Amino acid sequence: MKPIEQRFPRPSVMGVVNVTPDSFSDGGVNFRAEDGVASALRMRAEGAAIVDVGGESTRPGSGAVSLEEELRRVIPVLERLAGHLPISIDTAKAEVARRALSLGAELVNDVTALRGDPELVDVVAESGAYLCLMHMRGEPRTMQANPQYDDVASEVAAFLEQRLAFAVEHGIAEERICLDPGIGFGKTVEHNFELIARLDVLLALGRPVLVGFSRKSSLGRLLGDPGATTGPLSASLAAAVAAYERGATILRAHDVKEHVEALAVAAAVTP
Ligand code: 7PJ
Repeated sequence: MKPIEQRFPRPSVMGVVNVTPDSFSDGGVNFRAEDGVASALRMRAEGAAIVDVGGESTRPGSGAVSLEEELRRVIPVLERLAGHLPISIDTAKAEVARRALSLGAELVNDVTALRGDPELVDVVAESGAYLCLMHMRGEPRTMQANPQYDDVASEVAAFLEQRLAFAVEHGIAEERICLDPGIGFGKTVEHNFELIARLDVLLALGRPVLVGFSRKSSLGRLLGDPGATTGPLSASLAAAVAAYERGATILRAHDVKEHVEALAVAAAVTP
């Protein structure tokens, strides 16, 4: 087993395939299994290091999806992709992760950082999969209601340090884990940009950092639309490059080709 930063060297792009009717950015586009499969294969051809497949929308205000429905959404896609490209499973449910890992997924992306399903930590530990631990304040249904921090960077880092310790105590090798500030998950526009500006606080934990700023509403709001629910590609690319230059390793993005191209330039001018 390679350490995660060798398997996914800086910068690596993680493509996003939401097999959901309602995700904020690509809701419905990949809801049919064949569309999800085609998107994932296209992203791989465009240079994604890994593709993140998820069946539960975590956009602000969204509710939970049953286990049966989540399996019904993602398993047909994973079955068809098995062996064709590196897969990440975006889930908080142990059973979904178990099935995805048995179909060859190599990374578990859990936006609850192992707080959602008490069995998930053992599934990851026993499988030897890579793991992304993400910071979220609150839960998707309510997280954007007036989030407050005294010092967002150190509070997010303290949370992730604690979740990292929890994962390691339960048998997941530290070298398999990356950390994610959770852009948009219980944060204001200012919080989200401060987290990138001060990414060094997160990097000080010694783990590779994953950042997902692609299309998020804070980008549209920064550009002057207070009611924006998404952000444009141009702003997504700038955010990804900025995060990379501040030390991020994996950039999670919907527009894979453009992110791969922008990051290739950013990497070429890195001293
Ligand atoms: C993130 C995520 C993120 C990680 C979503 C979307 C919105 N997982 N899942 N990090 N955002 N690890 O599909 O872009 O920022 S849901």
